[in-house]
Amino acid sequence: MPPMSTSQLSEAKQTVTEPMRDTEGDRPLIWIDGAMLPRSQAKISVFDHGLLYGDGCFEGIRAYGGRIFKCRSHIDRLYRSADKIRLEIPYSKDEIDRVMRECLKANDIKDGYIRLVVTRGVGTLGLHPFRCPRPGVICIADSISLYPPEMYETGMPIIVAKRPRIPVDCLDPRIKSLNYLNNILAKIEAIDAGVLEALMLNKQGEVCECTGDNVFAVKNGAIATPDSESGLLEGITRRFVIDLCKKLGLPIEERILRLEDVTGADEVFLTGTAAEIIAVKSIDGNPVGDGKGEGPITRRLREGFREVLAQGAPED
Ligand code: PXG
Repeated sequence: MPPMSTSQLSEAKQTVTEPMRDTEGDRPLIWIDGAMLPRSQAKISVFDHGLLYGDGCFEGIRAYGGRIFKCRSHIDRLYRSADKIRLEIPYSKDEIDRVMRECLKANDIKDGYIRLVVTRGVGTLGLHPFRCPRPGVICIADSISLYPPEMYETGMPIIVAKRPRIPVDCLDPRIKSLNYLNNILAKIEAIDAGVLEALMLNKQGEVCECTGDNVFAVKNGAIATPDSESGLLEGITRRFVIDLCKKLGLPIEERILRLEDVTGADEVFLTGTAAEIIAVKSIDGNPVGDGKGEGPITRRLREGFREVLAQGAPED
């Protein structure tokens, strides 16, 4: 018999030394294309175009008290993203809804995070997206780590990224695609500067959003957020907060924001599935407003958000 290669050897060793996996602790259970698999067995092909090219789309969703926050809006956005990249999800919206609830139940999660991923599927080494016969669908339910809790009181420092947000006519940021490198490179700028978020401008120098959060600015009691045309992901939390402002009688406008509108604001806050609503303390080291932490309007909105959740998270 010829000698074993290194990889054969390590494979053989593993087979001999590794005991049968106890799937009890092998959590979370992850749903992949119809199968509920223990974490260590939840694997996808190296030929999946989601991996090879970032060809696919996703959603990040929260569950509160066993209810899925804005479930329908997230599912609708997933299908819109898929549609914009000519990807047909091989399940109905109702089926995707059921899969998410199944994942929460299987993992006994009432408050947590759901990641829905749709990839172009397994194909060949070549860009051609239509040589992938069937899209892959993954659903992960797990816990989520937010920004440090104290930051909700003190506000979080952010920077302005030097890298602009990718232009709408190159890759529409409204598509929540699996290709996040534009955002990740801006996030690296933030991390290098010792902070956790970066404000991204479009090629015209207008404010778009942060790497994983939308942005709002408050001046003399008036709230504004960049309009969709600026080139941003239309956040589900952003829309929820706009509606909440209206419900609370707070003036809110979607419009073009210049960087000065944000740096000169009384309050700035970010919204996102993971972040919920969080105040910004400083931008490039310069304090926002009095720099003393969360301002009154941000606080009112955060309380309003909590009140809505306490009544049962809306699933529309
Ligand atoms: N802009 C971008 C670029 C995002 O990725 C938001 C805005 C806020 O959108 P929602 O719909 O969540 O209000 C996002 C969302 C993560 C993570 O793992 C990021 C997001 C959502 C969930 C988790 O960092 N970003």
